[in-house]
Amino acid sequence: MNVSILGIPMDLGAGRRGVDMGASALRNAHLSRTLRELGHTVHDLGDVPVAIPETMDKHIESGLVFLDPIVQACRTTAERLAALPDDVFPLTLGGDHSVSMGTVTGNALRGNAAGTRMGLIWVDAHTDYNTPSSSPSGNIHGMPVAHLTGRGDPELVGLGGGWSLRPEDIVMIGIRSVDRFERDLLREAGIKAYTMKDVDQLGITRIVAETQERLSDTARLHVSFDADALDPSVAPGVGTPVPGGLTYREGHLLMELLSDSGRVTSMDIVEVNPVLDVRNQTAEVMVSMAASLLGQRIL
Ligand code: EXY
Ligand code: MN
Ligand code: MN
Ligand code: MN
Repeated sequence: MNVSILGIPMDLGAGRRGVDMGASALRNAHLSRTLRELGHTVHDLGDVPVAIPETMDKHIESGLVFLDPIVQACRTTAERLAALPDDVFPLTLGGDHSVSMGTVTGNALRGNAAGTRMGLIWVDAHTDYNTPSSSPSGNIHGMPVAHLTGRGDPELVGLGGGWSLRPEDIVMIGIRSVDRFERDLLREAGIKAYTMKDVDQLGITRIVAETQERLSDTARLHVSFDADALDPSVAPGVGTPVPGGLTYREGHLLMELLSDSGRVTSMDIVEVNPVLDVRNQTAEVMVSMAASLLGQRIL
């Protein structure tokens, strides 16, 4: 496969600094080399330009922290991805999870299938379904999925130029932290979310089978993998850790089974925070997750 790596070194959407260095930490953990060793052709396209928080006032516009520079970075990201040819597998590196408003939009509008239904598999401890009015923090990384489905700030919703994701084309896995009003919005939208209780009860194998069935009407799948979906003992370098997450093997099995489906055409790795990490462990684990999604097997 032709894999194109694109970094979005942004922490403007997060409550703490440091995830802007995530893309760099993932490269440092031998991402390109690992994927080349699997037989892929890898091109690193470098980084999308992102404003540096210290150069700006921490402006809050209608409940949203750093709205303008986030819109700009997401727009550039979406344009870069939409311009890539069909046979490329874009692997985008955050950055905080607000980058996914750019990555999901860009991938949905890319190539021959542009604008057709794309399934989104959201691997995260959080549902990231707050709107500007439901958000307890104003941090945009808690809001990308709501905006991708057309609710929230008009500029962020408008990134797709009229395109938006259908709630029934989204499946979330690993969930264990949802805010009060966010829960109501999620239910109202009818988004399928597998909590950690579901992971415990059903197991990853059944969850993936159900997910495939549910997303069978979509033309392709995008995986957005937030490092905090993994248990903090596996991935300590994240800004919003929540206990009781996916084990190392659950994360890998999820990637292996999605890879077996042959339907995944793009991936994000987000929320890796090297400032809070232990000897780059989290970046290394996330590189191994990408390798599993891109075909690495034990035997
Ligand atoms: N739900 C909380 C908020 O909206 O502020 C926390 C969101 C954390 C988002 C993380 C990275 O996935
Ligand atoms: Mn910040
Ligand atoms: Mn997230
Ligand atoms: Mn999260």
